[in-house]
This record gives sequence, structure tokens and C-alpha cells, in this order.
Amino acid sequence: MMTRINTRVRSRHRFRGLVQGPVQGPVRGLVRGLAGKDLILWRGTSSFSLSLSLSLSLALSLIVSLTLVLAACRQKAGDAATAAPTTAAAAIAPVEGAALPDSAPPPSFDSARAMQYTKEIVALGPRPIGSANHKKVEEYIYRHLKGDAVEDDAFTADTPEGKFPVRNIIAKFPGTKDGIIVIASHYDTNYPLRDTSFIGANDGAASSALLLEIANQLRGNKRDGYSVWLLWDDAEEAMKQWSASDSLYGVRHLAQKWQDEGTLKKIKAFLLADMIADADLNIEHDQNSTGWLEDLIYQSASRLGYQSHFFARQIAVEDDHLPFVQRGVPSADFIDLDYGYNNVFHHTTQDTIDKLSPKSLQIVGTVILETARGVDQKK
Ligand code: 1BN
Ligand code: ZN
Repeated sequence: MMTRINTRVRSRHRFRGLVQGPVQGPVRGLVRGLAGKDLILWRGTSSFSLSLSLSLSLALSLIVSLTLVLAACRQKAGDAATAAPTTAAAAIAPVEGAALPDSAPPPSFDSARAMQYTKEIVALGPRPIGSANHKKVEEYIYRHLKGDAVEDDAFTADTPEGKFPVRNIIAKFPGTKDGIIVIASHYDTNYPLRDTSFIGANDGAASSALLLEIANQLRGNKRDGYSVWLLWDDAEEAMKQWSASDSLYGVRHLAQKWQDEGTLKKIKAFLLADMIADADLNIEHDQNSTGWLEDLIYQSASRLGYQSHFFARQIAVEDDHLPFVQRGVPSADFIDLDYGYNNVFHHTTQDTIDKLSPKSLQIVGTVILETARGVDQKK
């Protein structure tokens, strides 16, 4: 069964094609074309036609190799370009005091391991709040955080479908600086789709797996910068119809709790990951996120050579960062809401592991960590 839930994206501009078309399309097309031609050339039987075929094949290979090298050079140059591009990216300003030394190595991130975690979470099945599978995912996350400083924020949510237990899980990794960077992902799956095979491979599983891999990178040595708190938040999804009161149950509770406890004012940045593993990765330029943090994200992506996956489109996204934005915490949402043509896989049973790529996990994982380093250095 294919069920589709309404999305709530207000698109202001659409200029995706301008950014991505010239860079990635032609190279892929050429490789596919060559494979087809090769097969035809090798069909000849006489030695003359065979050697002619060989020569043609060699010549063609040479041309194709040269073209590929040129295309790769062009892509590299495009990725590394400092000149103002002709898209939304042109509006991204450098973040004052947040420049990173060029010598700093890129952050480590094991994307194969993150992909394996994604598969394991998906294998547990649909995980709507209140279900046995939901409990299994909680246990799965705890198992991977053995020995870490873990806290939870458990409460009962009053929803249009009744009362449900909700649990936010927080793993705390200390740093040398006074302040906190929160990196978050929801782990529940869509409740209205609970009786379908919807498993949210991209929607909840991949970003939760990404956080588990970030935990692996943080574990063991004190971070040279702010403390990082990893947050697996719960009950992000609406129970019936998305509204301010029917959505984001976990983070709304936690933001209020951290405000009451005085934790909120220590948070230097709240970085949210959601829907980040689509093989065709296009992270949105979210208008609800904090401007300077979005600038820093683009700067970090550029430094790693990944900016072609960022900010081709500007939209305003309602997601788990909202209760923090509303309380004045600098916040940003790493989200790709173009999952399949026109986002057709989002909130459907087609949100499955085959649509995802470890490369996308790598891109988002390292850009998040690079952005955290930029936050550490911001004056
Ligand atoms: C993201 C993943 N969301 C729910 N599951 C929130 C959302 C839905 C954000 C639609 C924008 C559009
Ligand atoms: Zn969802």
C-alpha cells in the first residue's frame, strides 16, 4: 500500500537544476553511453573487423578517458570555486571569526559503519511510538552507548490518539570549552502509517545511525571545543495531522525542560539531521534555521568540497529544531525534502534502504562535525 501524508513545505525559489545539472549529469551520461557502444563494437567476427573494432574501441576509450578527466577537473574546480556562484549560494556570507585553519584535517566518519547501523535499525521494523519495535530501537541505541554518559528524558505525551510513553535519549561527550553543541535526530516512525510496512529508512533510521557513528568518533578523548550532546529525540511525527500541538512531542518537552533547568543558555548550536541519506543528496537552505549557522554550514561544506549538495533550494522547514529556534538557540536543520522526484518517497512505503547511499551519510556526517568545529572557533 502507498499512503502519502501532506508535506508542509513553503517553497520560495526553485533553482536546483542550475546548480547541479552541469556538474553531475553529463559525466554519468557519458559512462552509460560508453558501456552501450562497447557491446556493439565487440560483436564483429572477422579479424579485420575485430582489429578495426579494437582500434575504434581504443580511440573511443581514449576520448572518453580524456573527457572524464576534463569533466572531473571541471567538477573539482566548481567544488573548490571561491568566486561567487550564480545561485542562492551567492548569498552565503563568510562567518566572522569562524574561519578554520586550512591545515586542519577533515573530520573522520565511517560511512560503511553508519550504513550498517541504518540497516540494523530498519531491520527492527516500523517503530511508531507505543510499539514493541519502538522499545527495541531504544534498546539498540542504548546498547551502542555502553560506557558513555547517557541520560534520558522520559514522559507521557498527551496526543489526539491518547497517552503515549515518549523517551528522548541524550549522550554527553565533554569538551574543553564551556558550552554545548547539540546534534539531534528523531528515531520514531510515522504513526499514521503504523499498520503499513513503512520503516523510515531515510526518515529517522539513517540520521539516528549517523548520530551513533558520531558517538564512535567522539568517544575516548576529550573534545577540543564545546561539549557535544547527541540527542535521539522521540515522537517527532504527527499522530493525526501536523500542527503546532500535534508534532514534535519529544523536543517540545525537552526544550522546555532545558529552559527550566538553565541548560538552554549554554547551547551554542542545535544541529538537526533528518532525511539525510538520499543517494541524490540536496540539503535545503532552511529559512527557519539561524542565518549565521546556515552560512557556517555552507562554508564547512565548501571546505570539504561538498557544497554542490547544499542549498540549491530555499524553503522554510518545520522540524525538531523549531522549539529551540523559538527560544533563541542558534539552530539548523540538515534536511533533504526532495527524496525521489518531487519528494515522492517521503512518508511512503518506498522509503527503503535501496534509495540511500553511504556517501550521503559521509557528506552530512563530516559537514556536521566541521560545522561544530566552526562553532567552537566562532567569537
Ligand atoms: C520530517 C521527517 N518531518 C517528518 N518526518 C517533518 C517534515 C515533514 C518537514 C514534511 C517538512 C515537510
Ligand atoms: Zn517523517
